Amino acid sequence: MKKFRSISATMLFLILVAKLVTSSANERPICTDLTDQRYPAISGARIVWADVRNGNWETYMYDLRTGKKNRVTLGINNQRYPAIWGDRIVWADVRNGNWDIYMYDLATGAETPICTNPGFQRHPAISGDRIVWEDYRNGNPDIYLYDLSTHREIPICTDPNYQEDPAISGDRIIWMDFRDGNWDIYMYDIATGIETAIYTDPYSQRYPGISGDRIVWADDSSGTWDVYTYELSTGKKTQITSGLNSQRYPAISGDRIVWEDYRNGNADIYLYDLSLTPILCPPVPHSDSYEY
Ligand SMILES: [Ca+2]
Ligand SMILES: [Ca+2]
Ligand SMILES: [Ca+2]
Ligand SMILES: [Ca+2]
Repeated sequence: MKKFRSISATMLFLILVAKLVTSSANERPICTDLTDQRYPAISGARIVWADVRNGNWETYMYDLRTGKKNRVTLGINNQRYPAIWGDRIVWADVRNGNWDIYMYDLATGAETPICTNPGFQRHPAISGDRIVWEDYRNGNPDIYLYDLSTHREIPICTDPNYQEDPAISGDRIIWMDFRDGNWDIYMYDIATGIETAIYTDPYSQRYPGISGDRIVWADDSSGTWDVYTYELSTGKKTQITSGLNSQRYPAISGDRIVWEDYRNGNADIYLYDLSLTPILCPPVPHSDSYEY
């Protein structure tokens, strides 16, 4: 009996420690409005996402330095999948009757069409002068790039299978690829012209983001969608979130990761800071409902 009490006391202590640990400051909500906030992206202290609070998808931005949140794009058309680099925001827009890629400069207020091909262009990403997106002009999703400095558009991957949701950091372009029968992460290096399979286990790796040597993606290997980091130089994979509800669409800038989170019953935006001691986020059970 005495031994049992001592084990119970140890367990209670461990539970208390676990509670303290999981309430660490690694993770925090950025926007938990009751409508859906989706497809976040981050550049330095600026976080953008698509927000449906006004009845159509618009781009919102939160600045970690000022704590200010504001709507960036206006209009009645659906604007989804925003991405940001410095003052430049890119997104996919249906104003012309099919998905196109547009750019907005926060410093000048100028809006520029980037690709208005009659096919679907979605899921853009930006790094410096380079903008990449997923393009359906060839009858299946491929990866295309536009360079703002040369005004040239070039195909990056036109494999006949599905290549979707690219991300870019410097010379590195990554995307999710279905050519092996499940979603994997592939990379193209602009400097070398070489395409590489980065991560190809039998589970789904989707919605990748990249910042320098670090890649993030959502992975269903735990049974639900969780966010993982992967270091290109070491091949080390680390689980960031856990729980029965979904964390998807991660993006990364330096030590900061943002994602779309369903723990509160609708899509919210959360932030995780890797510069603090990495700790697995607490599981929060909840049901999900979302479209791709
Ligand atoms: Ca189009
Ligand atoms: Ca393809
Ligand atoms: Ca896979
Ligand atoms: Ca929400």
